[in-house]
Amino acid sequence: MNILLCQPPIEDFYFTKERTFPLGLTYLSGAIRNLPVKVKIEDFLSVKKRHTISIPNNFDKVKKYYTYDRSEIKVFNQFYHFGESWENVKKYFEFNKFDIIGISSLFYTYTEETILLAKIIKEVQPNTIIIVGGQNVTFSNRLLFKSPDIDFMTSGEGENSFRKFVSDKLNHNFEKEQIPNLFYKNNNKWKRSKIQTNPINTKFDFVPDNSLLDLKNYKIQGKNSIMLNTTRGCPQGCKFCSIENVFGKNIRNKP
Ligand code: B12
Repeated sequence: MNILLCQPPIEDFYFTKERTFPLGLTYLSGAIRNLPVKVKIEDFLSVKKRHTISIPNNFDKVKKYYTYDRSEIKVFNQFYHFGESWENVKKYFEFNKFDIIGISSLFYTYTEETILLAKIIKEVQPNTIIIVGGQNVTFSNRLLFKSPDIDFMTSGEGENSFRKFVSDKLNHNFEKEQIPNLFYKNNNKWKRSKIQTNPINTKFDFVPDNSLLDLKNYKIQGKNSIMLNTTRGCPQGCKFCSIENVFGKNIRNKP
């Protein structure tokens, strides 16, 4: 079984290019490392590419404030596509076929990019299973659930649910209802598996697999860099923050 894990490009006025290490995907590949599958990580975001695109219509009301100015301290005025271009992404999937493709969606801000990536994949490899996971997958995200190209989604911490998803597919005993935190379609209606796990009951001893990454793409101030995850969860409960939903309100330390 051929599995790809990928991080989509993003489109915005600005981007912090030095912290895009796909840590979540390295944890997912670590979670299935000892299964008899071939895994690859394709990071379409961390390639040092960007090009200017027109400001999307949903900014029409605020566009008048984003006027061009030459001063050092200026508001945004250019809108960019950061990462690999959609043409190259399409070419990539024309030549590289997979059985399962996992897409990371961490940001509500970049939901459209996740949806477009799924669309491009299905156009060139319609039989490939697409599963989306990440902090942006919540039942309230109507945009994601409108996508005809996404087959499955998982909410919350992904290691255990993704491993069970892959191993049950491998062993031909795949039952949607048995996969924790899974969203699946039934007669084109989205359903949620009855097994909902609470991260606070999950020991945080997962081990990431960084061997699939091209480390030259992850430099900070020119030096090789890596991201480490030392704890998960937060008790603060800030209104704007997704952490509690995904990693729980208790802090779990890595051993
Ligand atoms: C690093 C980081 C960034 C990096 C980019 C990271 C990247 N890879 O693209 C940078 C600095 C660029 C960034 C920017 C922003 N960020 Co930020 N960022 C983070 C941060 C601190 C760490 C992400 C991470 O590595 N987590 C640890 C790994 C282990 O977890 P994970 O990636 O979520 O993966 C797990 C699950 O989500 C799931 N999973 C993930 N992907 C997949 C895929 C599949 C197939 C499956 C099954 C499961 C799965 O399983 C994984 C393992 O358990 C998180 C907070 C956090 N602690 O997570 C905020 C966070 C993701 N950022 C957030 C936001 C809002 C932003 C901004 C949009 C803020 C803004 N408005 O400007 C900006 C973007 C601005 C810009 N243009 O730069 C929010 C997103 C909330 C939301 N629901 O939309 C977060 C959650 C912070 C928060 N407090 O809420 N960010």
